[in-house]
Amino acid sequence: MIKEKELKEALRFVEQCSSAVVLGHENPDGDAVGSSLGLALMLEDKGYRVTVSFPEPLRIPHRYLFLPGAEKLQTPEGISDCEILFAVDCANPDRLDLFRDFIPKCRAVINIDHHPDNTMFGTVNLVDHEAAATAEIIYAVGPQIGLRISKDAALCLYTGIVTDTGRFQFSNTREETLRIASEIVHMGVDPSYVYENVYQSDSLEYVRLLGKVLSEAVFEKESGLIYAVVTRADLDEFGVNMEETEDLIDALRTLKGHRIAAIFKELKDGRIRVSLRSRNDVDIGSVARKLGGGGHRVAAGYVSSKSTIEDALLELKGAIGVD
Ligand SMILES: [Mn+2]
Repeated sequence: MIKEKELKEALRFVEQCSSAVVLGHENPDGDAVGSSLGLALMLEDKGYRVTVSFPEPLRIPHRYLFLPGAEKLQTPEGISDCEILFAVDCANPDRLDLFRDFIPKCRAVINIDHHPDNTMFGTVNLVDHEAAATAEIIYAVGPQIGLRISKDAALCLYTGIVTDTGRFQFSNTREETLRIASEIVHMGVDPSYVYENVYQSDSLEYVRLLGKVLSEAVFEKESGLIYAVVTRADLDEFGVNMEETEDLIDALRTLKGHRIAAIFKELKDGRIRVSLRSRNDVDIGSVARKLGGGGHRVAAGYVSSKSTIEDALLELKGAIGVD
């Protein structure tokens, strides 16, 4: 629940200022992109000068580039000042990378997020752990902090909600989520338009890579862990960018009887990023936090401290208590 006092504070800052930077987290997902663009459009409608940015390297998954305002996305370079910094879908300032140094220069940091481990780093914290997506919070609080929601902004927010709820199927989907989605559809946003752009936009190269990765997935029946690996060599062989593999983990989750799904991805710098998903009875967020990452109860991730996939797998098994 967001406190009345926080909403009043946010409203006061929004009314007093006229320029803002809207910032999402590194490796942006649909909620980070949709929330940032939606909020940016709402601020522009109010006459704000707005910059939307993400920490370097700025790699927005292709499937989100259809969103209104996507052409506004820019790298942090050249952004030197603003009155309000809106941090969107970021649990802590570390996820803002370079922008940490920027924070003291702003009049206010408005922290809008739904991660359970949010550190409340804002001047104002509009944080609601119950919300399925940050986009859901922006939709709900927008009018209360003096911002109007246009159809274009609603389309961005809808995309954030659809992607963070796995198309309204994950356990974070609540009555409020569907109510908001239905209001957005009432405003004229077409769910199938979002579906086509977000979920029917894979390249043939990716579809083939998916086939390879799935054919080599390992399922350990005892523990219910299913895992797969995406190496640099795979990406090179198939001609795929890592950003395109964001939803690959969902393909593992269709397996009957699994409890935890994990994907090990070899990053450009050689480190290994691990994405985790779980059934509701396993708190995978706390596993990720133990290993230096973060996330939600059923969707989380971290960058492994190990340098090989084998060691990273052992590290993960140790943390979830499986051998
Ligand atoms: Mn989110």
